Amino acid sequence: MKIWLDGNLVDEAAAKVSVFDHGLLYGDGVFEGIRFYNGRIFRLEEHIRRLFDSARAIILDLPWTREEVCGFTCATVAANDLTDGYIRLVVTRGAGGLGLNPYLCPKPSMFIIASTIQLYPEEHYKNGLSIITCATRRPSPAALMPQVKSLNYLNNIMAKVEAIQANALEAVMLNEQGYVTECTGDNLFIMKNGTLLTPLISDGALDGITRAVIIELAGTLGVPVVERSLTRYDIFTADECFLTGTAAEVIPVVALDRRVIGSGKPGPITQRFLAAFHQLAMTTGTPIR
Ligand code: PXG
Repeated sequence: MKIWLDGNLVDEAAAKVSVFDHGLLYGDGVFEGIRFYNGRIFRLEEHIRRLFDSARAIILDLPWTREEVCGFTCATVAANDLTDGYIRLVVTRGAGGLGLNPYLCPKPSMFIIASTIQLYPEEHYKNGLSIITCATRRPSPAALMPQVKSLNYLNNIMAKVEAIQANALEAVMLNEQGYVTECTGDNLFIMKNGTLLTPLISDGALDGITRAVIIELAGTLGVPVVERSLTRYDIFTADECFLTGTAAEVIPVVALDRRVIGSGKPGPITQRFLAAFHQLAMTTGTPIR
């Protein structure tokens, strides 16, 4: 496997970062997870724009243009002869001294991995997931801006641990007010009385690229969408529920906290979104070469 590391494609074994890198020492950095299908990178420009916005929000100056980063990403996929897979693009604050001060890190480090990912076993895409509500809350937007896709995932990992310990594959995370935000690595949608509902970004969800694609597809499919604060009540009483994410794609949810949602099977509108998403993913995107 060839890895992009600070301007070069290097062998996996040579792809090493410093123990003084603040990405490692403090989680000081940002990342993107991007999928490619059928030789094309899906929503590449949107991902790179979000990367630059995340970096800007944490005062991490990137010494590349967005076009250059798109080029590095394509070159990494091409070097690995892949047509379908998952890209992990990471920018860290770079190596510096001990101590938090990011201004003492002279230059950011970037690495890009092109590989594959499977978040959930295949059967759940057909039969749906049974998920739980976890006790771990999403940090308030005042503590950690939810739009920033930062390297601070300990909160999400603790939520994931709760899910696994409860024999579930995913966990709904509430914010400090008790409103639903998202799952550990996916945005959440419900269908209720013919309307598609999803939590507000300002309640603490990541501004997901797949979330935006679903909202766009809702327009095409003629499904009205409302972004508003949701509670567990809304999920318990929903007709359908599904999760979205680059890694997760679109996956139905059939139970929350052992309570059946809707019919207990993936819903018909969910299945339409799932099909429309795959159709779009397979036919659009930035060509790798
Ligand atoms: N919420 C969170 C907290 C995420 O990390 C999403 C939602 C979905 O956003 P997109 O833009 O992908 O539709 C994410 C996505 C990984 C990995 O290991 C990354 C994510 C999720 C799961 C695994 O790279 N990020």
